[in-house]
Amino acid sequence: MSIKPMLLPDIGDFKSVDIIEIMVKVGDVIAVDDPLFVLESDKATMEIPSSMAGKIVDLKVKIGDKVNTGVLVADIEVDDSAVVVKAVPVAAPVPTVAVSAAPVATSAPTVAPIVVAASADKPINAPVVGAKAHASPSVRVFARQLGVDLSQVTGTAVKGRVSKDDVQGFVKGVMSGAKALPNAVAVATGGMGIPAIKQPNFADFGDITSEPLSRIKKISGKHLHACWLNVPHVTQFDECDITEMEAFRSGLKEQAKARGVGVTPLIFVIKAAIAALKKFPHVNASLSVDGENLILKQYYHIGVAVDTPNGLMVPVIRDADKKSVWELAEALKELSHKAREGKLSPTDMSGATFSISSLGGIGGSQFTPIVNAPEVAILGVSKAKMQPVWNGAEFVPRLMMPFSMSYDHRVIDGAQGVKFTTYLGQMLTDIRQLLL
Ligand code: CAO
Repeated sequence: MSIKPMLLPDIGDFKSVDIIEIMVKVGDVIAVDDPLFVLESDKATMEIPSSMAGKIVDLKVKIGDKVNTGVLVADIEVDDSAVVVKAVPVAAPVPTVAVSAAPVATSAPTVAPIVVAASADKPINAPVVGAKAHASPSVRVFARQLGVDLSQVTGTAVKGRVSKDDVQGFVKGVMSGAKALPNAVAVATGGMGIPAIKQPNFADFGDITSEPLSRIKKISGKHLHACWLNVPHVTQFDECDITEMEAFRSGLKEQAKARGVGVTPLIFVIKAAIAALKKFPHVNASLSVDGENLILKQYYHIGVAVDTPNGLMVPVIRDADKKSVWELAEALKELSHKAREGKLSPTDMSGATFSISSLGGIGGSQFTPIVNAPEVAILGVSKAKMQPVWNGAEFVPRLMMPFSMSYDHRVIDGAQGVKFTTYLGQMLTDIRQLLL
C-alpha cells in the first residue's frame, strides 16, 4: 500500500473553475471512473471521474474552491500490487462539446463536460452558455446511466436542482414525443437546437400555487408547439366592410330563432373562405411528408376552433362547401356543443383542409393564429366595429371586420396570401358574389 497524489485532470481551456459538488468523502473506497467532483464554470459543468482505484485518505479541496488543471485534489491509498491508474478518454461526440483532447497524463486525464449542445459555428472546445445543471451525485449517475444530458432537464427541486423524478419525466417526454432529443434537434436545425428557457424558482419571489394542465391543453399544446416550430409562418392582416352582410344577417334572426340556431358572422366567413379556397386551391392543400409535393384536396372540410372549459378544440365541419347557411349553423351548433361537453369523437376532429379561429364574439382587433398543420393556412376573425370610412367624398359609418390569415410560407407566398385575403374580404363585403 502507498499514498499517491491525485491531480485534477486536464480540463481544457477552463481556468479557476468552482467545485460545486464533492461526491466522495475521506475513507471512501473508489474505483476508476467513479465520479469525484462536479466543477462548474460560468459556461459548463464537468464531472470529474477518478483516475485511480483505492481509498481516499485526504481530500485537498472543498466546495467553493477554484481549481485548475493539475492541482492536488486528493491523496489516495492504493494497492501497489494492483495499481490501476486510468486515463479518462474524451468520449463526447460532436455536437456535444468536449474539452480539447490534450495529451493525457496518468493522474491528470482529460475530462468531458457533462452538458451541452454545440452550435455549428463554435469551436469544438467552446462551451455553451446556459449549460448549467444542479443535481446530486446519485441523480447524475442515474442520468448518465440513461444517457440523459442534464442540461436539457428542467429542475423542479429546491433552488432548481434536478431530481430523479425530473430525469424520469424528461425521459418519458422524449419517449412520448413531447420533447425532442437534443441531438435530433441539432441535426434538424443545423446544429443550433432550441435554446432552453431558464426558469427561476418562482417561490423565491412570492407565494405560488400550481395546477395541472388539462389533458386537452397538454395535447393541443404539444400539437400547437409542433406546428409553431415546423411551419414557417407569415400572418397577413386585413379588414373588410361587412355592413351589408350584417344587415342581411340581422334579417335572418327570426328565421334562425325558429330553427333554433344562431347565424353569426362566422357562418358567412365559412362561406367566403370556401369561395376563396376554390379560387386559390393551393390554400386547400398540404405538403407531402417529404416536402416534394403539394397535395391538393378536392373536398372542403373546415376546422373551427372552439373555446371549451378544458381548452381549445378544433372540430371539423365536413363538406362545408355543400352546406347551406342553415346547415352550417346547425353543424357549428352541434359541434361546438359536443366540444364543450367533451363528446367529440376523433372523426369529428380529423380531416380539416383549412381552419378558422373566430374571436369575434369576444373582442380584440387582430391576432396571429397558428397554422393547424398539416393544413397550410388558418384564418383568424376578430370583432367587427363601426368605423368612419372615407368613401371618396365623405366619411361614412361602416361595420369593419378585422381578420388575419397565417400561412405556411413554404407553400404560399406573400402575393398569393394577400390575394386570398383580399378576395375573401370582397366576398364578405358583397355576399351576393357567393352566389355566382
Ligand atoms: N364581429 C362582431 N360580432 C361577432 C363576431 C365578429 N367577428 N363574431 C361573432 N360575433 C357575435 C355573434 O354574432 C354573437 O352575437 P349575436 O348573438 O348578437 O349574434 C356573439 O358575437 C357571440 O358569438 P359566438 O362566439 O357565440 O359565435 P360564433 O359563431 O362567432 O363562434 C365559436 C362560435 C364556437 C367559434 C365560438 O363560440 C368560440 O369558441 N370562439 C373562440 C375560438 C377560439 O378560442 N379561438 C382561439 C384559438 S387560438 O387559441
